[in-house]
Amino acid sequence: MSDNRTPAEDQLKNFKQLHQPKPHVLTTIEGCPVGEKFNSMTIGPRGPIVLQDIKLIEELAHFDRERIPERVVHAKGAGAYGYFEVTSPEIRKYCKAAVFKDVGKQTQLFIRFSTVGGESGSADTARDPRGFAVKFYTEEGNWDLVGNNTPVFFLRDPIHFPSFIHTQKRNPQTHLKDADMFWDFLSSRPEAWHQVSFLFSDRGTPDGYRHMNGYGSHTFMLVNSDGHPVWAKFHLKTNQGIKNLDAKLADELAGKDPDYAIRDLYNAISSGDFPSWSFHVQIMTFEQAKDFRFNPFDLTKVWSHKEFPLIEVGKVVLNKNPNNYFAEVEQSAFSPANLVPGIEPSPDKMLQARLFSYPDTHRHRLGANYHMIPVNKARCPVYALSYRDGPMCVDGNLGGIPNYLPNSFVNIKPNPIYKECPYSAQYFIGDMDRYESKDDDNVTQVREFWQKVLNEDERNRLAVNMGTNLSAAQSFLQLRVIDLLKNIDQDYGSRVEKVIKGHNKLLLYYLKLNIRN
Ligand code: HDE
Repeated sequence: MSDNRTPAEDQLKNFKQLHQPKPHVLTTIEGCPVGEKFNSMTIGPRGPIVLQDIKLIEELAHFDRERIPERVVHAKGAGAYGYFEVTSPEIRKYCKAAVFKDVGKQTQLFIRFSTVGGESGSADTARDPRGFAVKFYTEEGNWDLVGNNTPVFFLRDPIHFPSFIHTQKRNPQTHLKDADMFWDFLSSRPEAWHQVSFLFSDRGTPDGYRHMNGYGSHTFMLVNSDGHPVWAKFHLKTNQGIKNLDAKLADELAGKDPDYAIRDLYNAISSGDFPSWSFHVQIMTFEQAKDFRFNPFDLTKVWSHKEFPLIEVGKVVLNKNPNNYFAEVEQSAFSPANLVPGIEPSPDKMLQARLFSYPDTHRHRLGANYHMIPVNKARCPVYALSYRDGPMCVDGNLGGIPNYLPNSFVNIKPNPIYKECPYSAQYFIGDMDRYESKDDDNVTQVREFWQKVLNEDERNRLAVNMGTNLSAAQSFLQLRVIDLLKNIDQDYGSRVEKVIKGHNKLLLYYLKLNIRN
């Protein structure tokens, strides 16, 4: 590294020093040697280009196809490789997954962090949740924990997700972010306010990706080697300490260094300052869940750490930057449906919908054989006999192995020890219907967050952040939000109201000034 230059700035220099390939003739994409490629082929020096300039045509045709669809959410991100290490045997009581087998056991992994709402060129410091997606390359196949930096989410019914995302993105006519859309939706869904309160607190603008926690967020089912199931939530606690950007600095950085978080992660790993997280679970037994005071599968709620203490499992370390952003980060494909024996879904409606949505979007974004892309490829033998052919089939396609089951020509068959754990339908007995959950308890945990989790300064900043943003929406929406907040805590609503009033006065003042001028 040269003086005052970071590893990211010195990437080209370092590449030259460390990896210079042997001298070689430039080739076409088919490997044929190229004699000249700095001038197009024309009739005379000023003449038109001939169709036989296949080098030019190949160059442009491939360039025209360089972009794949960006992720519809979580489009901007950074990724890195590392490992997971088991540090405590406790988890074996609850989960038989091989990844947790012995203390000291390491499993390779890849993590992609992201912002949610912005496009792939948007600012890393935007007020937004952060994605925290982990792919464990276990000996029993890939396990993906596709979480966020918050333990809860805005919704509990997936049917609202596309509308919710539309309102956080761009207005269909103006193609601008739209405060009316944003606040209209959120003020119509009371279950969103736990996460909205997180979002406008300091935690809405984390200082890069290293200084934040990760959460599996949903409830999952863990099964031990006796076939006994429990419910569980996953937590990744940053060992770098939580650090957030204050709202002003986050705004400034959005202009000055929109790639702040990508740069920070790359430079830390390149300099050998490997970020790490400790990995924990919370466990709830089926008995506890049965009569629990709220739905334990409701993604808008946390489980109290006092009642369900964090149990140490292991640690996650990131120690290697990708060699190529597009190949490894852009083409990485995570899915909550990638589960391994011992880890199964819970009835959480949001999780159930995600099991479908992620592989579906990958087939659209990357193609039916997305699992063959090296970053996504399982690092254990794969014998998925009936999954064959399809576009971009590049891994030998299982050669001559029969492509149907059952068959009498190969000894590859399911093994009942890996069967999913059956459990009673007691959790969802009832008539088939569309159930509105708006009237569940949407208040208690938000009130606790405001009153007990935040200190006085943090409450003030939350009110200022929210009030300032809400000032851009129409007044009927402001009133709706203030009512909603006062129902959570009178003080919460009043403080946001005060900020809006102050803002409106300021606006009136500037309007008058403008009129006079
Ligand atoms: Fe996602 N989400 N999501 N999400 N999500 C995607 O998948 C979706 C939700 C999360 O770095 C998409 O590959 C639905 C919760 C992360 O590649 C898409 C619902 C949580 C990432 C999708 C949710 C997340 C995504 C877009 C409601 C935290 C980035 C591109 C039922 C627990 C992963 C893609 C990466 C990405 C759908 C809600 C986290 C469209 C339908 C809750 C970290 O499939």
